[in-house]
Amino acid sequence: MDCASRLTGFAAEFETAFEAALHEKMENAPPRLGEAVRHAALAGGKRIRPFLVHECASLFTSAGQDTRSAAFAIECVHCYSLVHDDLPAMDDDAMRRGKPTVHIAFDEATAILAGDCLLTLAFEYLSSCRDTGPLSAILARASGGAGMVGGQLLDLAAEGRFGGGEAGDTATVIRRIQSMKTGALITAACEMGAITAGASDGQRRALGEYGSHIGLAFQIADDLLDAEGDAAKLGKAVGKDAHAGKATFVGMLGVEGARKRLGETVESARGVLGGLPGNTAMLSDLAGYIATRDR
Ligand code: GRG
Repeated sequence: MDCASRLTGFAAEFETAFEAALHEKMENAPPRLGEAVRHAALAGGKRIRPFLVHECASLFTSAGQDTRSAAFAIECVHCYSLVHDDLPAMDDDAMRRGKPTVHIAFDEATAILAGDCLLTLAFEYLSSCRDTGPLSAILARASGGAGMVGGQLLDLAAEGRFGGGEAGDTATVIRRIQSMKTGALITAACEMGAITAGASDGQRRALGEYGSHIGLAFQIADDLLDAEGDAAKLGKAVGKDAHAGKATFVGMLGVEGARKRLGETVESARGVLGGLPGNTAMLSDLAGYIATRDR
């Protein structure tokens, strides 16, 4: 089965399980908050991060409850980040995953709280895992000030909104923003999958390295889609990066240069897989899929 079909099948199964898992945790929350969380988390996402958790774990063993919990956790953090990223104070977007963003469908305060709720839920899912300590530490580091949240601040600073941006040449700044804002969570997904399947430290590190390459590929592809993609397929606005003066790979390298770098990055990701056990063909295909995706 090719990667796109496997991801589609995984996403459908994940949707059902995630819906039930969210229902259980939100049962005693105010209904409006539950609805906003469902709006943010269900329907429309590609589910690449939970798929990575699942596929990395599958190299070693068949997925168990800890792998499922880690997959829920990483998608919760990702969905929270999208809700907050779309807020007027950040990217101010009205459409996400083909639907109105949470602050449009509800209101800003509810969107902020739904994001907060998803972030805390992530750690609740991890709390019942056997390796709760390492899993929580990896996810917290990847999501926090030295990871996604820090990367988001640097990204906004690079638009010239406020001070506190990175010093250095453009290439270094763009690479650092990418590795924090997008790469850290993708790397964490791979490492968390490895941990839930009992992989050795060396195997976890190798999958983390694979994750950091595909995280870079993911961002370059995202920049290309913003420059050239189809808003209807993507379910969100395009052309916003150049308009906002964002620091992007396309802005730095041009479309052709970004495509070349994307191809090299996919090859680097594939290069790491040789040292791993099990059938790595799906991870190799996934690197290619991430680079050529149209949504
Ligand atoms: C607000 C703390 C905070 C962080 C925001 C998510 C994010 C960090 C910024 C979004 C801007 C952006 C387009 C980043 C590029 C990478 C990215 C996260 C794209 C969206 O992920 P997909 O394509 O989305 O996996 P789906 O909807 O498929 O889950």
